[in-house]
Amino acid sequence: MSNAVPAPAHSLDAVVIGAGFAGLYMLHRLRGLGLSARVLEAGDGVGGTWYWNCYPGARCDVESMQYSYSFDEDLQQEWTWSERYPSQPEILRYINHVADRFDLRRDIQLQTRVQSAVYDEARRLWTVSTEQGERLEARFVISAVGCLSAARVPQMPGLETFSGRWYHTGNWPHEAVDFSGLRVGVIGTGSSGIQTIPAIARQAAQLTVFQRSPNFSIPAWNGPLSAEAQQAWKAEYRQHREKARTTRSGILYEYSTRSALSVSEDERQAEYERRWARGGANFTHAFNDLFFDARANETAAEFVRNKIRGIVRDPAVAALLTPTDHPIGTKRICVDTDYYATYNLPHVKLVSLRQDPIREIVPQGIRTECATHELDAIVFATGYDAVTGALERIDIRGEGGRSLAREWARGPRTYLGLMGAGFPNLFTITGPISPSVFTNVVVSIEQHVDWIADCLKHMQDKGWRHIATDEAAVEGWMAHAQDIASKTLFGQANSWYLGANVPGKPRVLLPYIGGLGNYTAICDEVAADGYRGFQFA
Ligand code: NA7
Repeated sequence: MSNAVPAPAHSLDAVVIGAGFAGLYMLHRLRGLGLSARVLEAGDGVGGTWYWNCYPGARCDVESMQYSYSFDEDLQQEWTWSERYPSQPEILRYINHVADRFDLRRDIQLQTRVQSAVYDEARRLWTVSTEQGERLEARFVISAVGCLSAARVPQMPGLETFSGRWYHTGNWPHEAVDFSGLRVGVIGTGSSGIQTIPAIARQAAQLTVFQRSPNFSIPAWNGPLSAEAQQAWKAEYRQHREKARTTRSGILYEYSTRSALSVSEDERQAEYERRWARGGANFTHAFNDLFFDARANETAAEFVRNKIRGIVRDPAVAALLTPTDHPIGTKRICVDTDYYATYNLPHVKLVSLRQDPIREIVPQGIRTECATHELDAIVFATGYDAVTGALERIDIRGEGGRSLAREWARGPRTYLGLMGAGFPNLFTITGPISPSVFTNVVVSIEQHVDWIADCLKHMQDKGWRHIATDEAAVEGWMAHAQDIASKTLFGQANSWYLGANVPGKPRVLLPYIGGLGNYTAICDEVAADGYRGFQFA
């Protein structure tokens, strides 16, 4: 930001960008290798996504016993979770506990937003500059910026004229927000909207939901986690974790091996009922072809549509809430508490933007084509520039001054989601075209961090200081990823997985859909084969 003469650079082995789950564990592993490292974090506290997303009702859709680090046996045995699905405050307490327990804070610099990272080929060093005017030099830059951290407020004319307060779920204020007695509008019905709508409805005098596309949601049936259940899980924690790592999503769901079309209608309905009663995203694994076969998928989609019709009393509202424009699961499946039933409350109103689009924000609220909706507060639950957004907001310059954002203008290109060609010594944890958001992200983070740390150890042992990948390796990986993606139904939804929620973003399936277990095997094989596709110096 400053035009003044830059301060002399600090020199480190590694700079890690972001102090969420990924950044904290990466720091821990770097220290274990005896490397000097600093984590730069834009927020006032650690936690990353779980620091920013403190909106009412925020909760993880992966169960508590699985959504946590596995790298330390004492940590996983000693920490206790209170509910089946962890709430945002509880996850944030856990992350803070980890930061203290492993003495991580002394190498974490908060309130520091990275502005640029520039590679000097001659010196084989990265210079990282921050918005606060600091410069750091490091051999390695490791991105731990997160996949869902670049919040998006859509362009809506007149927002600056609004006389009330407005919020984005992904950038929520840390001081208490009280909606009691207020008329609140929520825009967006993805996971965040579906979580916050029932919570806001409990407080607000009046709630108006502005829905562009209806979404499929499965009940969480959240509740207290008993000491016995927790103890039973902990008794076999190690085995559970090992097994989870071999699965498609890093989560111990019941993965069916049967086609939905191979069983009778009665059997299919019974299986969907059983999964619905159990709750959560386990539902989409009821049969093994739901993501691959449109006819199979339709049986699951129709089951959920019927549930919506059964819960929502007003048939007109139920029809608006019923998704028909994408196969179930090809947009991130939502997991809710009382979402559809919230529309039975007399003070909750649904506006379908497909029928009545937003024209502008006016001082008194939101003006749609047909009406002016008077509001005291607006909540944007409008999502993120997912997977690539946070990285592209940093001015990253690799070999020959090439810009990462420009290189990725037609879609990100990486080898294993770990590195791009022309950007040596820059690792991306849960980077584009790695399993990331298709998985329990903590499991994916640990896999990436461990792989990177092992690679750095290998380099230490060999006395190498430079690692790069090349266009051939990237091309091979991209072709493989696209080949698998083309065999699924994911291309049929306008989802953030494909960048479809950001105007102008290229349509590329951003996470790798080949499954975490397979992906891990490929990464291990690459390492065992002398880090095939990487070059060292
Ligand atoms: P999502 O899943 O991207 O949902 C965003 C919602 O906002 C979705 O319903 C969008 O409708 C809607 N949206 C986005 N832009 C607009 C505009 N311009 N006008 C009206 N409505 C809009 O984000 P979330 O934060 O809910 O969830 C992200 C992930 O975080 C989630 O999947 C979990 O993994 C955690 P659309 O469907 O695009 O028509």
